[in-house]
Amino acid sequence: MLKRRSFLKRTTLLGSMLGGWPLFSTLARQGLQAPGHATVISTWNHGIPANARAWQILAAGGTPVDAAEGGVRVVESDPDNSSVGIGGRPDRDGRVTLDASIMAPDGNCGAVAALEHIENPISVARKVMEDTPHVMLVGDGALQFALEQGFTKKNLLTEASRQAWQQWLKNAEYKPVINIENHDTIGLLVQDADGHIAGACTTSGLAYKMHGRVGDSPIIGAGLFVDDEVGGATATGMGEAVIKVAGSHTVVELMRQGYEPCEACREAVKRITRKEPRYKELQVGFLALRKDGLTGGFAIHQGFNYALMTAADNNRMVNADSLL
Ligand code: SD4
Repeated sequence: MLKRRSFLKRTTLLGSMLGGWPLFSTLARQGLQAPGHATVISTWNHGIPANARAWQILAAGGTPVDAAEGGVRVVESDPDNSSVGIGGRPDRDGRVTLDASIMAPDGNCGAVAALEHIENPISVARKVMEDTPHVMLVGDGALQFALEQGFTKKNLLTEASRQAWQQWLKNAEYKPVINIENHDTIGLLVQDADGHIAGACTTSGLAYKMHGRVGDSPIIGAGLFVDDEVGGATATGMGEAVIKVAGSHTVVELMRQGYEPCEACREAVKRITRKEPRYKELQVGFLALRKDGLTGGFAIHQGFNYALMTAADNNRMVNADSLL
């Protein structure tokens, strides 16, 4: 029989091996209930039209996946938006390569990376999710799949983006680590009135990146993660930093432990700052939606904002807190 002292030692050891993680689901103890009304949140100012479209889709009886896809498609199809879909800034070779991911309440997910010539990569990602046994298709394979599915091949390099790229070429310095102004991915999270959560994330990635570079946005767990029991998270900013801490998954797991969305995003940002000595030179923002409808965001630098839409909040911009 274990003496009391050695029992205490062993349980303390077990506790420290678990790193302080609760033995029982914190969420179960908190009893988080879905709020019974819909919520849509998405990154940056272009979140306003995206949220409005997602809301319309929900109101017409669409699923959270329909709403997430439909919402971000609005931004992908806007040629004046230089960081998502058509009109997105090209890589340093002048090629527009797009990354996107989508995740459903049942945990199914799909993604495309380095996809060229297709205006709505999020819809290709959805096809990957629903019509293939895979999660991610990249490059030529993703394009081939898209064309087989009936998507139309287009030139995505608008005249404005071409001119900006040619201007950049004049003094081209390959310094992708500096990404404070250059960040406008759309990540969108939606919860329907039944409480089910889906998400979508889509981008042209870092402007003037190396050809073939893929960021966090199409990587499930990095740019996007949804667990319908807990909530969802999405990221914007320097993808390399987000990938290194599996950012969106980290945010969701922190919420599972009981962190509020804003605090979970803050902890994930702090984890980046502990790993990236040059974190002051880059921007990363996280956005989260918890099962009980609570939302929040947090970034390294000031200036990260997101669009929030509920019946009570209508559709408005919220400034996220930041570390610096
Ligand atoms: C990337 N995270 O490709 C994306 C870029 C971005 O806002 O978010 N821009 O690294």
